[in-house]
Amino acid sequence: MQDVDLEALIQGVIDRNRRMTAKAMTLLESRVPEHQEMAAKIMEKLLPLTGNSIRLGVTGVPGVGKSTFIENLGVYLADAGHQVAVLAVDPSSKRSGGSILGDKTRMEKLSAHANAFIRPSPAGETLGGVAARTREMMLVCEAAGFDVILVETVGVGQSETAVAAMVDFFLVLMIAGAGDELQGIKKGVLELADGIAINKADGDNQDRVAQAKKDLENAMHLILPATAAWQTPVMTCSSVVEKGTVPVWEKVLAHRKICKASGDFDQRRKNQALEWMWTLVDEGLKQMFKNNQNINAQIPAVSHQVAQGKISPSAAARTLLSYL
Ligand SMILES: Nc1nc2c(ncn2[C@@H]2O[C@H](COP(=O)(O)OP(=O)(O)O)[C@@H](O)[C@H]2O)c(=O)[nH]1
Ligand SMILES: [Mg+2]
Repeated sequence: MQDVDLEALIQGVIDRNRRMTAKAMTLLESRVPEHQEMAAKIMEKLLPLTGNSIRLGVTGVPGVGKSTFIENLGVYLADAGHQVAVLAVDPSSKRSGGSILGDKTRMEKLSAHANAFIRPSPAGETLGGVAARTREMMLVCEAAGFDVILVETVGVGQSETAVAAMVDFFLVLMIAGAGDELQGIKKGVLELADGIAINKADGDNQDRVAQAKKDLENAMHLILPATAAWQTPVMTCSSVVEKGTVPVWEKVLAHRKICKASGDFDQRRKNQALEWMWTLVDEGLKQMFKNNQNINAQIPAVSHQVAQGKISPSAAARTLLSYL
């Protein structure tokens, strides 16, 4: 990364050069200040070329079949001539170890496909950091001509909210027979869902899937839909049957059509951009606070006073913030 020719790199992305695209992403993930500066320049140049993809987020508890779903759908779309990029949001990822995309074997066919590109979750960051990087990677992919972006996320913690805030369609995968407690999926996640699909609807699993579908449909009546023009459907799919995920894709396209007509699509993208801006402002403020020498010098004394009950936590916070 020593002598990066920025213009060449930007042109490389635009020319859909995979190596250059990966290199641009590596710059985006770097914590070296000069790299971050370069990354910002790249993003600025690429921004006018972004926005033209179908952004699909996939969540669900581990083992529900997210990676297999993405492989199945991704291969179908790539075979049909789409350029498919797969990204992941997994704050626990160590890149080498047990990340959700760590074992690429799960997406063997897709990763070998000429029309597909798979990028694991950026490693060693907070969720906020991972989400910000992934969002930028998504934009780089769009500038590089990818017209379908599939984002896999772990169905635990706050990752779903972060992914729902960057996609056009948020899909929650579930499996039948895992109990009424909705498999640890919080009600809040169902509120974010644009679609729910019960996966593994194959073999002798069909009856249980039909029952689960009924149960979920009842549960969904109690949940306010994310978009007024769209009632969140409960679907079934199989990721091990060829084209078994295509009915879900058709719903994604139907949702897109309806939301574009109603104006919800544009509104959602605008809201997401603003939300992202404020997330970055929040994080920037935290960083400024952490890096501020005056504040750092005060922290031990102020902490001591709070611990001793000499000053109130709120007065202490005000004092520290006043140094910003
Ligand atoms: N029968 C069946 N098995 C599936 C299906 N989708 C995934 N699996 C299996 O379920 C396991 C977990 O799948 P994986 O995609 O890694 O789940 P993830 O943790 O949600 O990404 C694997 O053994 C898959 O082969 C499906 O549609 N039908
Ligand atoms: Mg997975």
